[in-house]
Amino acid sequence: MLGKIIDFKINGDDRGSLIAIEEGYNAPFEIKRVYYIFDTKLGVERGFHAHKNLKQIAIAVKGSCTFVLDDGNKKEEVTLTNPNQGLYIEGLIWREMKNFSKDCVLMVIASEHYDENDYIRDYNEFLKEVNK
Ligand code: T46
Repeated sequence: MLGKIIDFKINGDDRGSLIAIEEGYNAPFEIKRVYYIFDTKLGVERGFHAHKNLKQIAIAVKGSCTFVLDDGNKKEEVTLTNPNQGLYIEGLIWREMKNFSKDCVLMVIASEHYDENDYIRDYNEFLKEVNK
């Protein structure tokens, strides 16, 4: 698999559910940033880039969306539908996101601060990096 699914433990009781994500416990990297994507318009596709160094865990905390992951040789699709599952992506992986439900809130936990220089936004450049 190009991405790894992490199953988070739900701390549930008669009031509802709570999930905790902790560095070194269920997040396999130092957490430096959290961002979330919401109100994605119908039919919009996002992503279309790879990262040089970044490690991330993506969680559809509400609603659903699909990741297309591509290592330059093969592609796989992972649909996130459950707030207790995270998609862990590391290494040189081209990613696209699609099929956002209207209510989707996609939370992403990242190993580095935001750095535009870490992005590869050109697919041919990505293939060159893969084949280096
Ligand atoms: C990724 C996928 C899953 C910031 O200012 N700080 C940030 O931390 C991020 C992530 C973005 N931005 C700015 C940069 C752009 O002007 O927010 C705008 C939208 O970012 P972008 O077009 O890169 O968003 P997506 O949805 O295509 O990709 C994002 C992440 O950037 C990326 O790392 O893996 O979600």
